[in-house]
Amino acid sequence: MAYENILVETRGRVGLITLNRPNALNALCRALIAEVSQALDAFMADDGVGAIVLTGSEKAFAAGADIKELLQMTATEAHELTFTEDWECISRCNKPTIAAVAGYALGGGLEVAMMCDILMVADTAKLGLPEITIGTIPGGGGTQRLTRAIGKSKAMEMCLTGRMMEAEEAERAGLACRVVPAAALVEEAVTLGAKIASLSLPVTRIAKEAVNAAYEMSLQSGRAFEHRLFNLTLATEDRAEGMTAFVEKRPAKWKHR
Ligand code: DAK
Repeated sequence: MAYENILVETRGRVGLITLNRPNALNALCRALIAEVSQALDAFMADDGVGAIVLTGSEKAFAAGADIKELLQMTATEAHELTFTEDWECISRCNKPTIAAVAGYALGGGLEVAMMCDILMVADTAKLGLPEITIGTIPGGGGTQRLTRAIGKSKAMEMCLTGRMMEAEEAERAGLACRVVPAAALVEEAVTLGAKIASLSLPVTRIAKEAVNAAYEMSLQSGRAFEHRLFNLTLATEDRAEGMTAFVEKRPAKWKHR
């Protein structure tokens, strides 16, 4: 598949998507989002891929949706199902995803990063939802995901002023899992992806589903859902292999079944 706005490669069992619109700080035009959606579909269909890393450049993960495109967009076009659906491609992904963020992750850029399961930041990262400064509000889930990640007061401050958060603060606030030196960001993210992908794919999928349910359900419903997912792991061949390998004091040989 030939892409114009992204670079796609695999490193072992890790799929790597690099946003690549350097002249526009990786602004997320519709064509770019559609390409990310296609690349994710291909990785989801590929049994050789167990985790996916999404990254940008040193200067910007992504500086938001493309404002020049948004300027021309009518309410009807924005309401089109395909527009919303393409933007949801990352949260729809059924394999573990890691956003590796250096430089700016603003507006839709931060929203895309927050759709990933894990957000790792370089020490150069600047994260924010500056839509208010251009006369609009986040439209890709930013007000909801940021508030759940860092709480109402900080999220409200950022949405109402457009203030950017630096890497250390993002880690302290629980938005990012870890801060790493910018030069090591992609390597660290791929190493983390490789660790995840070295485990049983169906079980990492189930674990992802269980954690994500915490965003959608009450504690009691979430507990019940987790219990059923736990029971589901008991039906996998990999669960039998993992526990047998432990008892036999040898490494597990996952079949991803
Ligand atoms: N869109 C288009 N072009 C952008 C851009 C953007 N978001 N951000 C930067 N660029 C372009 C600049 O126009 C410039 O291009 P030229 O003028 O050279 O052609 C080039 O990238 C370099 O940018 P700067 O010259 O501005 O670079 P600086 O280092 O001076 O400043 C900056 C970097 C990141 C602080 C600045 O570029 C900036 O403030 N950018 C805009 C940030 C922003 O406001 N982002 C939020 C956009 S609104 C939805 C889903 C999502 C969304 C909405 C709905 N649905 C599913 C319904 C999301 C909305 C948004 O993200």
